[in-house]
Amino acid sequence: MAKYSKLIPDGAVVELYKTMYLARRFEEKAGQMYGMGKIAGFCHLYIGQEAVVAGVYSAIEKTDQVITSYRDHAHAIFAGTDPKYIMAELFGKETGVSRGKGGSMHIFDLKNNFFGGHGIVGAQVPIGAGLAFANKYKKNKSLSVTFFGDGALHQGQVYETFNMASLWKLPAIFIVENNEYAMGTSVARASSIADLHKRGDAFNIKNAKVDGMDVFAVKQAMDEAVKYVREGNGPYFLEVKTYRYRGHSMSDPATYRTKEELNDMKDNKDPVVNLQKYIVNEKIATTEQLDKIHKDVNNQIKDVIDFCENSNEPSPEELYTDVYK
Ligand SMILES: Cc1ncc(C[n+]2csc(CCOP(=O)(O)OP(=O)(O)O)c2C)c(N)n1
Ligand SMILES: [Mg+2]
Repeated sequence: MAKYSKLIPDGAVVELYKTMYLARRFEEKAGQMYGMGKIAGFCHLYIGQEAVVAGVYSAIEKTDQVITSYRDHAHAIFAGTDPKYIMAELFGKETGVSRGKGGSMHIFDLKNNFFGGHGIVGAQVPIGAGLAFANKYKKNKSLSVTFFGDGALHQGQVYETFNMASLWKLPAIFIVENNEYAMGTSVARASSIADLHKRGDAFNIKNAKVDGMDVFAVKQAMDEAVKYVREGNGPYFLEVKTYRYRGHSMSDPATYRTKEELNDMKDNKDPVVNLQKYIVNEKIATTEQLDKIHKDVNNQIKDVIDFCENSNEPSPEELYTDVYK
């Protein structure tokens, strides 16, 4: 980790850690609330993958747009959405970001340039290119970052998008979060190639691969991608190797992987624990200072749940609003 350390100033590293810890605690609480029946429907947790969004957000500007799949809570937290409005959406309350009508897969926050939250596998990819096209058309300096999974990579619309994005030199960064599995199907069983980023070669899209369990490595890879795209060279495709700890969704017995595989990741590669160790070892902050952060975040999570419990469900009339007909 240390070799990349100076890429992020010490103060910002602590802030980054705080947000990663917040995302982790938020999702652990969401899982618990799901088990208690407070949250219904789909819910996909991002636990284990936090260094990916953390590294990406540390390399882009507030004016850049981000779009992702249904595994979207941490992305919204890093975008700057108040966690209480995200959790309220999971609870199906009218105070949620999508007024309680979208649920976990449809977190959306235009104010913070977060464009969702999409349930159809791969569907966000052409939309991400559309965001990039708008930036180019308006001649602003913004770029779009589109996240998708290793399973989504094999969707036809991804390649239609890659072709147009490359042809039109769109200011777009495509990120495949390779967490090894698409539901219960491993990459080895689903992909004709092991290095997913190489698919970019077919479209003349510059591409690279990075360790997504190390926030500094992601930051460094993203700095390169951002520079390349902002200079007007066209899109960039980054493969980020990561791992999800929880099941695909909330009812996944996870029989497709061994306990040893999962525990090896948790014990040796955990992005939150490793950043905590790094901060203490490098004397960026003390254990006491980090404990204070943990306490503050845990209190914030309690407030988030109180807010959700005290919010109302949408009124029945809301069934007829925000609907295309
Ligand atoms: C077009 C489409 N096909 C199938 C599904 C069902 N489905 C939901 S998630 C998923 C797996 C996607 O895996 P991946 O892209 O690796 O993302 P991850 O869940 O690992 O984040 C599938 C097949 C869907 N939602 N949309
Ligand atoms: Mg996957």
